[in-house]
Amino acid sequence: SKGRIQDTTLSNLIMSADDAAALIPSGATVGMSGFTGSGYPKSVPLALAKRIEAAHAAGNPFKIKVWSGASTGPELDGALAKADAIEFRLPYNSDPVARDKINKGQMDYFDIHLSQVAPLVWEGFLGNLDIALIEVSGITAEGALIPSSSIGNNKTWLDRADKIILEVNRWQSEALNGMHDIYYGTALPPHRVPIPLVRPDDRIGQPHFRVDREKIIGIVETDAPDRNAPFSPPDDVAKAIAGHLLEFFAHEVKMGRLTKNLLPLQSGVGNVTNAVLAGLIDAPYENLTSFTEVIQDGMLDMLDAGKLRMASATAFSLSPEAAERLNNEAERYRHKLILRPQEISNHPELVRRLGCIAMNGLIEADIYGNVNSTHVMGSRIQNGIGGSGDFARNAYLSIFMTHSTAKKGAISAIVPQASHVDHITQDVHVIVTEQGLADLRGLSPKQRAKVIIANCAHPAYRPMLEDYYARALKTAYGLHAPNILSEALSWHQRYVETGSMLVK
Ligand code: 0RQ
Repeated sequence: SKGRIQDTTLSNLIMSADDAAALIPSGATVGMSGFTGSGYPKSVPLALAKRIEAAHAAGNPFKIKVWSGASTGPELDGALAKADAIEFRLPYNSDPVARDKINKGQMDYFDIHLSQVAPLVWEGFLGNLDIALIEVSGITAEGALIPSSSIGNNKTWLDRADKIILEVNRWQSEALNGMHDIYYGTALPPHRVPIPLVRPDDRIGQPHFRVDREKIIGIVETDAPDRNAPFSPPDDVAKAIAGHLLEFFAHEVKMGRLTKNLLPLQSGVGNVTNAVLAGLIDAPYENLTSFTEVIQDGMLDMLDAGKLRMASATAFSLSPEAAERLNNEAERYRHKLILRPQEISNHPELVRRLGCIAMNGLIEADIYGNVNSTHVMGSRIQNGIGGSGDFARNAYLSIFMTHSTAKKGAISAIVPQASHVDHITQDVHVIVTEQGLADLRGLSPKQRAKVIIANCAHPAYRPMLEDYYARALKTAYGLHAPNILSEALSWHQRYVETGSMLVK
C-alpha cells in the first residue's frame, strides 16, 4: 500500500474509515467524488452512515449536505439515504433509496446541468464547502493526487473545501496515471477566456490534482471495486432503435452533412446506447471519436474493434466485466482515453465547437417535440437532467431515443403534452423509438406533430394521438401548436387514477 502513497510525509494522516467519519460533524456540507458509479469514496460514507444511525438511535439529530459529480454508488447515496443522513443533495441521483426519500419529500434535491455545478460553487450560491471526501488512485512523491476512475467535480471540491479527506483505492489501476487532463484555466466572468480545446483529443491541463496539503485531515486506504450495473445485452427494441439511427446516419453521410468519421459522439448509458454503439462497430465508419460524459462498455468494444480512435469523458461507467478488462489492460487503453473535469467534458462552448452528436434517453416527448427526461407524471423524479441539457442544446445533432411505451404498455412515451419539460422542442432534432425515427429539423410544430405521431408512437396509442391532434386543430386557441388545454394532461391523470393511459 505504501506504493500508492509515495509522499511519506503524509503517513501520519492514514487512519481508519471510522476515525475519518468522526471528523465530519452534523450540518457539514461534504463534496464527494463519484460519477455514475465510478470513483466514489467507498468506506468513509459507510462508516458515516453507521455513525449517523447511532446518533439517530440515541435521539440526536444528524444530517449532512451532499454534493457529488453525478450518481455515486450504494455505499454512498444508498447507505446515507437509508440512514436519513442527507438533508440536501446535488446534482444528479439514480440511487433508488435516495429517489424514494426525495419523492416522499424527506430529502431536498437540487437537479442542475452537470457543467454548471462548479461555476455555481465558485460564484458562491451554494454556500461554504466544509469537507471534500475524494477517492484517488494514488499520491505522488510530490504530494499531487492521481485521480481515480472519475473526475467529476473533484478539482473544485479540493480547491474550495476547508478540509480534505482522501480515500486511496488500491483496486483502481495504477495505469490510470496519465489518463487524466485537469484544466485549471476556468475563471468567473468578467475574466473568463476561451477554453483552448479544438479537437476531442486535445490535452489542455495537467494529469494530477493540485492540493493544499495543510487542508488534508485524514487518509483512508481502501481496496474496493467501483459498483456499476451489470451488462444486459441489447433486446429487440434496443436493436430496432439502433437500426433506425444507423440508417439515419447513413442518410446524413449520403447527403453530405456528415462524413465517414461522423462527429464526436456523446451517448448515455444503458441498453439502447450499447445497441447503437454495437451497431456502429459493423457500420462503414472509421476513426470515430467520442466527446462525452461517460465511457461505457460499448466504447471499449469500439476501441478494441479499431472503430473508435479515442474517447474523452469525465468518468467510466463500466459493467463489472468491462471494469476488470480496463483494469487488467489499462496500459493498452490509456493513450486513447482522456478523463476531464465535468465542467469541461460537458462544456457548452466545447460541445458547440466540436459539433457533437448527442444521443440521450427520454421519459416522454410530446407531439411537438418537447422532451421530459426527468419527471414521471409531472411530479416524481426519476434521476435528473444530468448532462443531457449540456449536450442537447449545443449539439450538432441532438437525438433522443426511447421505447415507445413504458410499464408494459400502460404508458405512452409520446403524449399530447409533456408533463414536465427539460428539453424544449428547439433543442430536440431527432426522436427515435423502435417504431421509427422523426427528423424534426426545419419543421414547424404542426409538421413535427405529424411525423412524431406517424413515425414514433406505438400503434396502441397512435390513433388516440391522431384523434387528439385532429380535434386540437379544430378547437385550439391558436393554430401554431394546437392543444386542448383541458385534455392535454388527461392521459397522465388517467394513468394516475387507473394505472393506464389507455381508455378502458
Ligand atoms: O423505471 O425500472 O422502475 O421500470 O424509467 O427507463 O426504459 O430503462 O430507460 O435507463 O434509458 O432511462 C430518461 C430515465 C431513461 C434516463 C431516462 C421508467 C422506466 C424505468 C428507466 P423502472 P428505461 P433508461 C447521459 C445524459 C436523464 C439524464 C441524461 C435519464 C426507468 O435516460 O435519466 O440523459 N436521462 N444524462 O419504467 C414512467 C415514462 C417512462 C418511465 C421510462 N414515460 N413514464 N416511467 N420510465 N419512461 C449521460 C449518461 O447517461 C451518463
